[in-house]
Amino acid sequence: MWKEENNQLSRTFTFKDFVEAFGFMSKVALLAEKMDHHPNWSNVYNKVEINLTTHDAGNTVTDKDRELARQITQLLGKGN
Ligand code: H2B
Repeated sequence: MWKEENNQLSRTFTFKDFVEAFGFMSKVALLAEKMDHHPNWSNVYNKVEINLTTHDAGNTVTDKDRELARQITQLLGKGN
């Protein structure tokens, strides 16, 4: 589940291994570029932590973050 806290929408995704995690990141990168809205994120082996905020709006959560979160979730076919 995405959690809204500290002006960010956050979620950590866990995969089987690094290749799966990085494959996911590649898809998110293309999505982000298409939307011109980019995640703050980090990866450690099979985990990807994503924090969505809109820096153009002073680092607050906007509809752009909500929409990117929705599309990331959809990418995985996971519940929101
Ligand atoms: N991504 C995020 N997360 N927040 C922004 O405010 C933002 C962005 N602004 N991607 C976009 C790019 C802006 O910097 C460019 C110039 O459109």
